[in-house]
Amino acid sequence: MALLTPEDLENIKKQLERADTAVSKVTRLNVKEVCKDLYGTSPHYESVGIVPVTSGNGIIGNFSDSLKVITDYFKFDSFVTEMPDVSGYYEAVESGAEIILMADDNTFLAHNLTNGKIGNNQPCTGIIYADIVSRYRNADSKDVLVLGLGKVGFPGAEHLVNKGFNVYGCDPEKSLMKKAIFKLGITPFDLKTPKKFSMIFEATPCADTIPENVLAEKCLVSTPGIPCGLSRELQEKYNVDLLMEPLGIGTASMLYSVL
Ligand code: NAI
Ligand code: PYL
Ligand code: MG
Repeated sequence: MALLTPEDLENIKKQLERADTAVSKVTRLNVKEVCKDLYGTSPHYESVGIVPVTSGNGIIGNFSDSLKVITDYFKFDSFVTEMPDVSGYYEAVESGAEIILMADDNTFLAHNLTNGKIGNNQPCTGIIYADIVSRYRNADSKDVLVLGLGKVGFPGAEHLVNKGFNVYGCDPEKSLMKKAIFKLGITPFDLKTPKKFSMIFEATPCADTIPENVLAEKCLVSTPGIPCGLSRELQEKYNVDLLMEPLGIGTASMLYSVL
């Protein structure tokens, strides 16, 4: 998995507020309302224990503190444990946490200890960014382009197929393309094809993945991918509504999924 850096998470509250405003503009619902509609749940100040994890590449500066800001924003009652790892887990449970949030280099999870539900950040992120696409109020058709069919992109593409959208997908990884074609029935798309989309969901770890020929004027690009797949130049030239935020929206989706 592409790992966040402390710089990605600078001013997370501002980034989240801006993203929430962008979601409201493109869907007429804010992130809380999208999550409520997706999962049929709402938080009631559940206690969330955020446990720093040192394994692999170790602690990411700003990560746990950003989760504290994000959980506060969505009206959970959260705290970061003083100890990391197993000791931190023990501390969180002993301190009354109902939900545990923790991440190593491969998995970022939310585990609700009161009902046993567990959520994984990658599918939950894919699903909410795709769901926001599916609600785009300026959409000109049911055609959606999905770039990247990995651990975030595939569940997002599946969500769009399940909601009745015509999903066009591309990923240089042949096995992932095959899986998406045979399991989801998506249409394989060559990025050189001169077809314009009013909705694009991008989930790659690469920059500038979105070529000019697929961009319709005033389209929506919804991307959790870091760095951004859309250049600033193309965003301005095509007046694109861009939704991109490094951690908060996917975390909200994951938390609502375990309530
Ligand atoms: P992954 O490695 O499982 O999948 C990425 C896929 O993108 C790969 O299959 C790769 O072949 C494909 N790809 C690369 N270049 C491409 C191109 N030019 N066109 C089409 N496909 C291309 O990674 P994962 O876990 O799905 O994560 C995707 C991105 O989302 C990463 O940048 C990750 O850091 C980010 N992410 C962001 C979150 C958020 O809350 N904003 C949460 C979780 C992940
Ligand atoms: C959760 C994200 C979204 C994008 N990439 C994923 C990532 O960076 N994962 C690693 C998270 C590691 C956290 C570290 C800590 O500070 O506790 N173990
Ligand atoms: Mg990207």
